[in-house]
Amino acid sequence: MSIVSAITGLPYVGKTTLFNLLTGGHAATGSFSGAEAETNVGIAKVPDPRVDQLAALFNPKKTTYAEVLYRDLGLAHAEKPGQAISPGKLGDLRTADALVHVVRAFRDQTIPHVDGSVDPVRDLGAVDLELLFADHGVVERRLERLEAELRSAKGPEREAKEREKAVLERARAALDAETPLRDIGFDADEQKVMRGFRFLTLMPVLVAVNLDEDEIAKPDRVLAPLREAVAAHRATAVVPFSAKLEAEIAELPHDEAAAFRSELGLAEPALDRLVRATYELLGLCSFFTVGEDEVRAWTVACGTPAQQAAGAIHSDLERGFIRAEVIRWDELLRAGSEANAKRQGIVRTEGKTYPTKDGDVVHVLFNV
Ligand SMILES: Nc1nc2c(ncn2[C@@H]2O[C@H](COP(=O)(O)OP(=O)(O)O)[C@@H](O)[C@H]2O)c(=O)[nH]1
Ligand SMILES: [Mg+2]
Repeated sequence: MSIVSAITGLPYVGKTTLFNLLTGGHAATGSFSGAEAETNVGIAKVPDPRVDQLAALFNPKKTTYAEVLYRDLGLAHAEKPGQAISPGKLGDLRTADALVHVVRAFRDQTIPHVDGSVDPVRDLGAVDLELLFADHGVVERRLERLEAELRSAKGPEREAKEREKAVLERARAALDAETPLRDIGFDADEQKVMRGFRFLTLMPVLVAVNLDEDEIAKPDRVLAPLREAVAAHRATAVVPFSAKLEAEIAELPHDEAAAFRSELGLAEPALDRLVRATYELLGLCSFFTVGEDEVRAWTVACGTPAQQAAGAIHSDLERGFIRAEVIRWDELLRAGSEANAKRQGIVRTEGKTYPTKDGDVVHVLFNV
């Protein structure tokens, strides 16, 4: 399973700068690039010190990190809501798993703001409104069609359409009140109806706040009003970063970069935090496979039954699943080798339904 994150937000807030940092890309940035019309696509490795430590123990031929696919999907500047997202971008947004909404808090006078002043809370609201608007249009169009279809539908088909109508009317009421759909508690059946529409306001949102470098050590002045603005929303997290600072640090040799970070009081690269926050929002866990050939991280929804999780590695492993040998990554490190861990009796045998946990090292026994 590979996660798709869509980076979005107003023009010139640092989306493409962030995209390049995350993916090691070189997409054009700045006001004169004309690049906002295009979607940049790239892959970020999910930084994971656990993988690094397991790789140090096994010294494998290959080390493979989990990956997140990023799409850089800028909104256009629009006078009225409903005009900022082009139809092509709408499709690319809808098929993502999560949104990274970049808001500008840096004050650099040389980079004009499309609305004339720097106001992150206002911008957050403006983009949210745009997303609400897009979903509202989808609901309205579907309800209109349903009305027509209901005139002739009979029996179970009619019942299904009536149910769909009821769910969509609830959704419309929420959107009318400017409430994102992820804040509405839909039950399992309703969720099934909703899923097919790929509503934008149903997606988890990471608000990535692009701060001035000198505010990164004390971000509360900027973050407090943003946190307040999102407090009522589910599946929303606020993560600060400084695109300019991260770009500078990215140019430094590894040990200098680390020294510079700790001088600034930054425990870890902002980009690591961003990717981790995405995993948390989506309820994703990493498990590992280890060996002399490869140490590798795999991504599944936390709690995925072991048999299904094995399918992330290969469909044969799911089909022919017998059992899994499981040990937590840090226990394996402490034991020093798989053989030691087995001798100490700390490798567990788990069956098909074992809920996979973050940090499990898994060896699947199978037969096809
Ligand atoms: N001062 C400052 N400039 C930034 C920062 N992030 C991006 N920029 C600049 O703002 C301009 C727009 O950035 P870009 O990444 O192209 O924004 P996008 O339109 O959202 O993709 C570029 O000239 C960047 O160099 C930042 O944190 N601080
Ligand atoms: Mg851009």
